[in-house]
Parts: sequence; C-alpha cells; structure tokens
Amino acid sequence: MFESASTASFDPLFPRPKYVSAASGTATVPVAFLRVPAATPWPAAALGRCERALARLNGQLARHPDAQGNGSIEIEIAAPAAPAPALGANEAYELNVAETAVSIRAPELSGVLHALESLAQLCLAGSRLPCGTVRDAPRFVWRGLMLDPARHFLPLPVLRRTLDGMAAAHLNVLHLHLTDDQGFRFASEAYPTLASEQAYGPAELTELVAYAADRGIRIIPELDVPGHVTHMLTAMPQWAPRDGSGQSLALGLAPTVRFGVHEATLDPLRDDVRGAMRTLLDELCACFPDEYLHLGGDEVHADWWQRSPALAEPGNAVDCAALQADFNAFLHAELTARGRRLLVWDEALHPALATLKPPVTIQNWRGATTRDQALAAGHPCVVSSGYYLDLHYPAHWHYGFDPAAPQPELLALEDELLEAPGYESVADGMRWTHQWRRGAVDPAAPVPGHPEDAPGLLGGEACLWGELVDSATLDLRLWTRLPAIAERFWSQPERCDPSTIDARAEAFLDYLRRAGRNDIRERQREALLQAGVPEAWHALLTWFEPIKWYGRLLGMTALRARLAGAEMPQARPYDTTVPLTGVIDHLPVESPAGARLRRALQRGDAAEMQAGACREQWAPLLQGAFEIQQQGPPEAPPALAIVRDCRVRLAALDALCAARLAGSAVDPDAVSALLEPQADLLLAPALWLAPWLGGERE
Ligand code: TNX
Repeated sequence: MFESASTASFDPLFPRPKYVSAASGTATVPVAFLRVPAATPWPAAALGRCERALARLNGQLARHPDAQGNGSIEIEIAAPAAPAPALGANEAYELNVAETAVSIRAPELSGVLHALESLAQLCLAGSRLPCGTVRDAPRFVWRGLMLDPARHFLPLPVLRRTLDGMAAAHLNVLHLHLTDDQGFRFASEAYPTLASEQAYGPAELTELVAYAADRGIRIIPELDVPGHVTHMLTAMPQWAPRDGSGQSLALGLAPTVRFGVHEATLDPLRDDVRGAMRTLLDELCACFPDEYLHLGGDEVHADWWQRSPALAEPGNAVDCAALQADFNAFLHAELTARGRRLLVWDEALHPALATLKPPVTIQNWRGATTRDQALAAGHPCVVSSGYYLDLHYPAHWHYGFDPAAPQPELLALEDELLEAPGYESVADGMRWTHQWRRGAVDPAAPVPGHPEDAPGLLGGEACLWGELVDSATLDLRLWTRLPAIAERFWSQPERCDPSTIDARAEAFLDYLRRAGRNDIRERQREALLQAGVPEAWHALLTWFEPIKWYGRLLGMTALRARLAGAEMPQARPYDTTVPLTGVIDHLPVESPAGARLRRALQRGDAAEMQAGACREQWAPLLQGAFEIQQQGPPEAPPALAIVRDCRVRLAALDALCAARLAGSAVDPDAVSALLEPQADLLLAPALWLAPWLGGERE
C-alpha cells in the first residue's frame, strides 16, 4: 500500500465535496473521454442525457493545452431510469480516477451529471489529473436560484449560460419569476394579450426546460398572484375587484414602470378569475413538467380588496388574510388535481393552509423567523432569507447563513449588519423590517429539535430580484455571490470554510472562464469601457462599491418616506425605463481591494501596516493630473465625472491616512464624510480604516 497522498490536488473541486481520498499517481488529461458501454442497457432518455453531458465535458477538454489521446470512462448507474430531474432524486456519486481509466458510480443519473461536472473541474485544473476517489452527495435536496425576468427581460441565451454555471456549482433549481406588475413574460396562447412584448413562448420554454434537465436542473415557473398583477390587469381589467358602484377597480389602469408594492390585485372570488387560473395552470403545466409550481402570494396590497363590498363577509370588514388563504386553497386543489404541488412566498402562511394535503411549501424571505413559523405549522420550507442577492451584500455574509442554523443564530447574523461598516446609511431601513419578526415562533424555543432534523427543510434558494438587474448586469451580480451560496447548500457544514471561501469562489469563476462557460471579469471590463470609463481608471474603481440593502433601489427620499409610513407616493430614482449603464452597475457589490483589506484586518493585521500598504497600492492612481483622453463627444461622459469624484475621495482618504501615520490628529468629521455614500458608492477602505483613523462616528 502506498501512503495516502495529499488531497490538495482535489482542492479545485467547488463546491467542496463530502469526501476525497487521494491515491498516488496522476493520469493524462485526454482530448476526449469515450464511454465504456454499460453492462445493462439504459433507457434512451437517460442514455441521451448522459451522452450529451459527456460531449459537453469533451468539448471543454478541447480547450486543454496538455490533453492527449483518448481516455475511457466507465459509468455505472444503479437505477438508470430518471427521465427528468425531480425533487428527492438521489444525487450522490462516486468518481474514481486511476492512471488508466476513470469510473463513475451513482444510484441515479443526477449523480452522474454531478460527477462529470466534478471531473471537468479536475481536468481543467492542471496539466495532469490527480488519481483518487471523490465520494460526494448534497446536503440539501433543493439548491435554487430565482431570477426575475419580469422587471427586466432576460433573453434565453442569458438563461442558458446561467444554467451552465449553475450546473458547475451543483445547483439544481432555477425558479423563474415570470410575472409581476411591470411585465408578464409567459406568452399564454389562451390569453395572448397578457404577455409583454418580450415574453417566452411555450416552445422556447419547453426547450429551456430540456436544456436545464440535461444539466440536472429543474425549472420552476412562478405566476405571481393575487398581487403583483398590474400588468395582467391592464389587459384584463375585468379580473379586478369591483368598487361599491360595481366598477372594476382596474378600469383605466395604466401599465406601470414603477417599482415597489402596487395596489392592483385579482378578485380572488370571481368565477372568471378562477377559470383563467385553471387555464393558465394548464398552460404552465404543459411547459413545465416539474412537480412544483410557484404561485406567488407575496405583498398582496389590501386596498382593493378592502374597497370591494363583494369581498366582505356579510356585516364584516374584508379579512384579507383569510381571502388569500381561501384563494391559495383553491390553487392548491387545482394543482393537486394536476398532480402538482403548490409553492408560495411566506406571506401566504395561514392556519387554513396548514391542514392541506399534500402540504403547501413555503418559500421564506422575510427574515429568519418565517422559516420556523412555516416548519412549526408543518409546511416544507425553502429558505431564501439570507440569500437575497439584490441587497448588494458580500459573498461572505451570505455564506455565513446556514439554512438549517437555529433561528437565534440567524437573527444574530441579521442584526450584525446593523452595526457593520458601510451600513449606517440604511440601518434604520433595515430595522424597519424587524416588523417581520412579529408573531415569530419564540426565538428562544424555535422549531423543536435542530432545524436540520425538521423533515420539511428542503434547502435554499438565492434570489436575484430584477429591479436593478438586466441581461448586461446579471452575470456580475450573480457570480460574485452565488458560488458561495451554492457551496452552503451543497457541502456539509464541516466542509464549508469561511476563511477560504472568497479565494475558492474566485478560482471557481476562473474555472467558468477556462471552461468557456462565462467570463465574468471580461464582461465587467467591457461594460465599464462601454459605460465610458477608460481602462486606466478601472483600478481606481476597485476601491468603491455600491451601497447596501435597498438603499439604491429606494433612494434616500423614498427610504425616509418608508420610515415615516408614507412610501407609496414617493418617486424612486429607478423604474424600468432607467438604463442600467452607469459605473455602479458594473462594480461588484464588494470592492475587491476593500475585501483584501477587510480580510487582512480580520486576520489581525495591524491597521497601521495595512493603511501603509493601501497607500502604496493606490498611490499610482493619485499621481499626476487627472487626464483622460477622450474620443467621441467633447462633453465629459457622466461616468468620468463619477470617476473624478471617486479620485477626490480616495485622495482625501490618503491624506487622512498620511496624517494619522505621521502621528497627527485626524478630524472626525473628515472621516465621517468619507463614510457617506456618494452617487450610491461607498469608499470601501474608509469603512475598514475608520476605527483606526479614530474618527468613527458614535
Ligand atoms: C419584495 S421578495 C418582493 C419583490 C421585490 C423584492 C426586492 C418578494 C417575494 N417580493 O417583488 O422585487 O422585494 O428585494
């Protein structure tokens, strides 16, 4: 027996596998793997999916500089059926690399697909393949991503390259939020006027579902009802509640480009509404074979229901929560009759739903407490709170959230942000969301036992809402955080490592590039150029990052109005017509240079030493005059004005650091000024150096 070799050569595997044992020796990376025919013949569907996955792997090997000769790969599946990925599939696999051959063993096809993804990562990691065995299986069965093509349409190629990346990260659910106030992206054949100009046709969706299934990914559509329906009601005003005089409240309803909660709601009791729901469900079921359908249920505005006498109990006011529960019970019955299951946002939680069979699945998003409310009431739960990518939080923060962590731990993590550097300007807004904790299962005595043991805890889903995301900005927003979350969902907690996640996630992005799946950095570089920032100034911008939470989406005026309880009439800085082409749109949510500083300080490096190192790094950016050669129109593009302001702020920080290093006193107001966001940008190093500079606000 050889002594067991180091497992370091398996480190490129991302997310981290459950178990690795390294053997001595290496194998050549082949130009192609040829499959050794299995002893038992497989059904055509499984064979086709396996062959296509192998072809994709071989396609990636074509990019390998050291590949030579053909390799053989033996694939053994205990149950080769499994025509499409489904919740509860056994996704485990064993991958064995020997000097002469590779073998994969898995209970089902899903595991083989994961094994081939892992093999691809190993192949592209170096000049030789490490010999050894990987035994892997996911921690959670539901590892999802929600995208929102309703607010900004996402063309199919964007969805396909997202699926390519998801497969590499072993994610297995793409949830498409197809409808909202601003758009309806499902081209219904029964109701052609519902669809927005840009919408997915049934044939396109069927193709997308097949593309995803080939990669072991389920697609779950969301039809958001009974709220978030402004777009629907502009086409079908008859589906809205009637006022006291019998008029539809949606009469004359104009299409909306605005963000935020809208008043429009369906009349949940009307026969024509229920009939339309049945038809739309039939159409959705025809395109999306997955057992689960998401039917929204979030942020249902009470106004129209309350104004509609027909919705009130005789002699009583309208009970909106009961009405919504009744509507959900109807949807549940319709889905059950079609052999499907209902998934809804956590606002839909209601005692009347707790007894329904099969149980209604709840997607938690309003903070940690609704997870335990759902689980305690017997609902299966998909956890999304902690994984909202539109809040512009850094990867390591999301990584800290374990979907199964005890509730008090999650609440403490939520509260940590209130004190975190860079969150001062939005902390009051974040506190406003603490109202979501009302009615919580006792934080001290949450779900009995450990949440991980709760049979209903299915896993998690990262959500990237689309108000500030379009097809040009999606990749950077997604891939700078999603890998960390994917590892949290896939890997055992003891295999997760916060101290290396940033570096490993960065290496994963590099893998996506080398594999020809997506080049996020190059996209960012080109987008900044297009935004009008010459390459020479890109380095300066690595010290800046967007403000947090809903700060940018709401703007400060609407944020203050929200805190005062009068948000609705306020204008917001963005709507669907505002192009997402600014500098801020192409900066990652965590400044890379700021993140290096953060990690150094968190490791315990002296701030003084770090401040000195930072000064050396940014010195070249501050030297010389601010000169940018302009091509094109003589007037400076707005991007350059932003860059110029950024440079002024960085120079101000540099001066404060110089003074402090020289032992002079630093004006606290000057430090405070640098902590303020400007043009929605934060100067990251100021946030981390503020305590040392001695000017931190109280
Ligand atoms: C709330 S999260 C919504 C969405 C917004 C999102 C922004 C949820 C179920 N509803 O309509 O896009 O906030 O984060």
